[in-house]
Amino acid sequence: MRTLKDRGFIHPTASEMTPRQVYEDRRGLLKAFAGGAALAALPAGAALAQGAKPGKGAPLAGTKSSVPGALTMDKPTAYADITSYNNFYEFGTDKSDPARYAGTLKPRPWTVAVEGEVKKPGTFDLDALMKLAPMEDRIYRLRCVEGWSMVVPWVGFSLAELVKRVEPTGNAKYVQFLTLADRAQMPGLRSGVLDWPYSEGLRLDEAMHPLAMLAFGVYGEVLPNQNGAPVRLVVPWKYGFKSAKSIVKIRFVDKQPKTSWELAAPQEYGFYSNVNPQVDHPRWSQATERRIGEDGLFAKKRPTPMFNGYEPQVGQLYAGMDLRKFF
Ligand SMILES: Nc1nc2c(c(=O)[nH]1)N[C@H]1C(S)=C(S)[C@@H](COP(=O)(O)O)O[C@H]1N2
Ligand SMILES: [Mo]
Repeated sequence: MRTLKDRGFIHPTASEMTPRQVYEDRRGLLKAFAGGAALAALPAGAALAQGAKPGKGAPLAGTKSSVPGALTMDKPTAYADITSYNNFYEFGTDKSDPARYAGTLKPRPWTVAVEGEVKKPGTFDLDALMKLAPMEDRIYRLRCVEGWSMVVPWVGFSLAELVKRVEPTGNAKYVQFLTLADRAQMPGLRSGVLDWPYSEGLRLDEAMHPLAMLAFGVYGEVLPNQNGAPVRLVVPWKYGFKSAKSIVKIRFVDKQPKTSWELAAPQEYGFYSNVNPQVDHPRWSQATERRIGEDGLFAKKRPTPMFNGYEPQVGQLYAGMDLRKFF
C-alpha cells in the first residue's frame, strides 16, 4: 500500500495549515502586485472584495426546498470565498489552484453514465439530467475534514430523484461516484497524490436520503468550474471530500467501493466519514472548526456538531453502528 508520503504529499495537519488570515493577506498581496501599487495600501479584505462579483455565471433558478434540514439559518459564506478557497485536487493541491486553473474544464457538452445494479442503466445528457426534478435552493453547511467550514447556497435536487429513476436491483447496496479524469483539462492529474479518477461512495440508503444532493449551481448561478461544474454531489453530514465534483459516472454495486482517499490513507479517511466531533483524525482534533469569513484575529472557533448538525435528519441511518470503527 502506497502511503501519502510515498505519493510525495502529506495532508497538512490542522496546525500546519495556512491560517485563513495569512492566506487572505497573501492573496491580497498577489492582487496588489497584479493591480498596481495603489491596492497595496488597502487591507487584504478590500482587495478581496474587488474580485467578488457574483453574477458572472449563467442564472440557475430554484425554489425554496421543503426537505427537512435543507435550509440552515447560518449566514451563507460570501460568493467570493466559496469560489476562491477550494479543494479540487485535479487542479492542484493549493486552495487557490482550482480557481486559478479550472478554466480549462469544459462543463458542456457533458454526460453522466449510470451503470451496474440498476434496471434502467443509461447515459444522461446534462440537460436531461437537469430536467429530472425541479431545481431547489438549499443552504447547507460544508465541513472539510481539514477543520474549516462554509455555508453554501446550492441549487439542485435530491440524488434520490436519480436513484429512483434508474431503479436499483436487489443487489444494489452501494453507489460509487466517479469524477472526470482528463489530463488535457486537468493539470493536477499528473500528480500521483490520489488515485484517479476521484472515486467516492455512499451506502444505498445514504444515497436515498433526501438531504443527499446533486448540485448544479451555487448562489442562483450554474456552478463555477472550481466548485465542480457541471454537476457534483453534496452530502452535508459527511466531511467535504465525500462530495465528489464534476461527476461523469455513477455505479450501483453490491460491495463497498474503494474511495480515492481511503486508498491514499486508509487509517485517516474511512468510507463513512460522517462529521463527528468525538472521533478525532489521527493527526488532529475534529471537535472544532474555523468558519471561512469569520477568521479575523479574535474570531472564535466553532464547536463542530454531530453529523455537522444534521443528526435529527440522518442519525437513524447509523443506529447501532460503532462510529469509531466505521469512521
Ligand atoms: N473530484 C473532486 N471532488 C472533490 C475534491 C477533489 O479534490 N476532487 N475535494 C473534496 C473536498 S476535500 C472538499 S472540502 C470539497 C470542497 O468543495 P468546494 O471547493 O466547492 O467548497 O470538494 C470535495 N470534492
Ligand atoms: Mo475537504
